[in-house]
Amino acid sequence: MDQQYQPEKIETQLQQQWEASQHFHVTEETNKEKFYCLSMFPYPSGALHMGHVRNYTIGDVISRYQRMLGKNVLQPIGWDAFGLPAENAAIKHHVPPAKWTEDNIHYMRTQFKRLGFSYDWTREITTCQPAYYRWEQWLFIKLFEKKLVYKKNAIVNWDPVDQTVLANEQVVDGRGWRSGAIVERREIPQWFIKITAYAEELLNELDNLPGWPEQVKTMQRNWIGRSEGALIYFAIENNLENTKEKLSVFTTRADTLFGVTYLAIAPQHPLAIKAAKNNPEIAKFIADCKQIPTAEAAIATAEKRGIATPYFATHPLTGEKLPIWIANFVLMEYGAGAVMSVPAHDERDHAFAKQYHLLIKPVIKPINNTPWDYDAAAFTEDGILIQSGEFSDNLSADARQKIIALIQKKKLGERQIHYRLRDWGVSRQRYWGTPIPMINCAHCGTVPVPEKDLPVVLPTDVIFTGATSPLKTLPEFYQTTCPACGKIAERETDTFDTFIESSWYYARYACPDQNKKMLDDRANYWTPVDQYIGGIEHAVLHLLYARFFHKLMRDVGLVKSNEPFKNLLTQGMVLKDGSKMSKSKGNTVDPQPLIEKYGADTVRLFIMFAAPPDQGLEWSDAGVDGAHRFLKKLWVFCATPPSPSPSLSSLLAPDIARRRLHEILDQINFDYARQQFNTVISGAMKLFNLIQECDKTISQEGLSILLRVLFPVTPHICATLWQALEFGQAGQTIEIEKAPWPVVDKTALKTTTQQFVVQINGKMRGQITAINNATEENLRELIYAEPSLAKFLAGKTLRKMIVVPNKLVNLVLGE
Ligand code: ANZ
Ligand code: ZN
Repeated sequence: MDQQYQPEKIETQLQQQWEASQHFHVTEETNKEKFYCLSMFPYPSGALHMGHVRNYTIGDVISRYQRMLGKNVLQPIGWDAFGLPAENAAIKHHVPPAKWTEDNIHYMRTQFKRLGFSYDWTREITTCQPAYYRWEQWLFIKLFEKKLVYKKNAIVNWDPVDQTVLANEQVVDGRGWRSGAIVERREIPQWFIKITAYAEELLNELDNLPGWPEQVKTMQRNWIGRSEGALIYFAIENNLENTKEKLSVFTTRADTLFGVTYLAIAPQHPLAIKAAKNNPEIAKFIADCKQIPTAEAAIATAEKRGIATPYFATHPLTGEKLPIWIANFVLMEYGAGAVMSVPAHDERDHAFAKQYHLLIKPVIKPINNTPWDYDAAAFTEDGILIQSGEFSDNLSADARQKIIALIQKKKLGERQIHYRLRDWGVSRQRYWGTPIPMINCAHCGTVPVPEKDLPVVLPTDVIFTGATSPLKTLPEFYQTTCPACGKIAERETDTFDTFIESSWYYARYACPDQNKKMLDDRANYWTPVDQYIGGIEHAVLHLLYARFFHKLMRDVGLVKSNEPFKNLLTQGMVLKDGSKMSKSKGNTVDPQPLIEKYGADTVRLFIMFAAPPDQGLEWSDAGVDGAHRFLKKLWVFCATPPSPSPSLSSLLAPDIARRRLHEILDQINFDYARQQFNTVISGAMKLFNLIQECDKTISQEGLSILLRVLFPVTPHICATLWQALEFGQAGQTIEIEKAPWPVVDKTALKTTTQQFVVQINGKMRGQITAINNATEENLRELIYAEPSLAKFLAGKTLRKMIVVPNKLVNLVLGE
């Protein structure tokens, strides 16, 4: 055994062995409990950053720990390989996206291997390969047949100079990132998947995910945004055309119905468009509204603007005549695209009413009679109804039910539940993605590509001349014949949102070699994922889409479970000087030179020790150095034969040493179970200190425990030391991974004696052993009876005695 700790040497040696024997390959063993551990797969951006290192180290620690508990552990890895950066690199460096992606994967794979992650490399998935994406094309067609996908017009960012659609990230301050041209909004036909059909299940099933952080579940609940309310119909008076029309509005506050003083409709509402027909002022207003972004957040902060239409509506209960306005804050996509405005009880309506001098009529008063000036501000809480006919004096909550019931009875509206969640628009006008498997025929309309013709392969040998997707200019790609009528037709040249690839990869890892179907029964063995690990930034989109896809796959008969991820750990960010590491801030730390200098174990140890996994981790060079020193000391301790026994009185009494050993182990096991790995490591450090203070037998027991509990974090050094010290021998050495996880010896915890360090006037002079709960009297007797202490006590008077329970007695002596 080398006297020096040489991480590079021991780590690469082990890694080569793992590689050669496909050490972490697993199959579906039925006699063992399975454990599927997955860290969110990376986008192959070029090289690993610290956030990656943290994410994947956490996953590896959990995997190795679960393996040692005797479970059949699957830990796979792959590449989320489609996406915009590859296109940007292609334009900048004149290298095809496929080549750029491949090179990055190659480098990052080497980095993963050098970090010693225990992946089953036989299952590696790369989403830009036809063998993978063909199955999402297949599923998309199944969903088309089930009427769960549809095409409709939607707005995109259009760059008039580059003549191309831009992704949101490519619009900088309202201008195209390359051309600098002012971006326009254009409507083009796009594909949508009906996630709204699953809104209710996606919401309700959150209650069955106790292993998810509350915060993530709350974010998803808000995103889905269930609102209980009613659709209320208002008759439109149109004396000009003498037609009877109705205008529906969605409200969650039916209790405020008597306070409606005007109606507001979205600029895209059919009635608004009708009003614009022979009114240039209204037409101009609607056109101006197109300038502001559609994002909800932008609308919320934009100035409230509106214009009156020539139409009026009739109040369904009072018969009052109400003006109809067009307002820029009403969203066409939500509810009915129209609102009954109650300025006394809604802030936006109030601001709007003040601005355009519309009536404000209070109909709810505060329960506790707090004075309130309705002209100055809206009162938006529930309260008691006033000026509301037969409903006056009711509480808001009761009035809502009663008013909806009446409206429903009179057929003037209906109870309704609305979701904020919109259908998922999956068309991207980009090249580097999965081709949408549809064909547009002038005679038959949209026709799906027949199953036998899948996959629709993305050509990879392309040159980017500008920003336009090469698919749109490659006749070899888009020219085809219609599968229905055989005439010349054109393929869809849009590609899928890359969130589709990441919505089902976790299931494909179970059967990556299956080329007859999307998933086979192995997916039912491995899924749901027992532990999923990733960043909080994926709390909503990725995690919601993956939950949705799992249900879609369930409903076409591919999986049996309802949810994809049983437990979720959202790891905290890696910070430097208190802020997130990022290229734009120039405060990143590259893991590669650290791995080269200190070895993988040091980097893994530091990153797991510096903070609990779900919290922010402050980068510290000194911390890395400290982690390295600890491993070096551990190595040297194991490599050096123990020096002839140190003065016996400095050693811990054996039963006490064992009790401490097992107390620490108890805590470590507890911390492993609750995934608090930083305190697992401080426990291991305590063990190491203890080992150096006890006799050979207990020190050996301690070391064998220490190596095993530290193994998931720093596998290379622990495996090597374990082997060198020939632990686990019963005729033959067993590998550390196969050694049983250390269990706490309950009898050791019951030791009846305690050990105390004895200080005299602040100086350590020896030790005594006392029974549990010894009194001060007992301790004093023991100290005065201890021969090795006699010389320090002789002729002095005891002034004071300070006892630190279970640890220390300090005697203050005087002349
Ligand atoms: C009358 C009312 C009175 C409202 C009141 C609120 C307070 P959530 O909870 O998010 O579902 N609304 C309805 N459709 C809208 C649209 N397309 N664009 C903008 N706002 C819309 O919000 C429901 C409330 O948002 C509805 O209840 C409606 O205003 C408004 F004191 O109706 B309320
Ligand atoms: Zn046709």
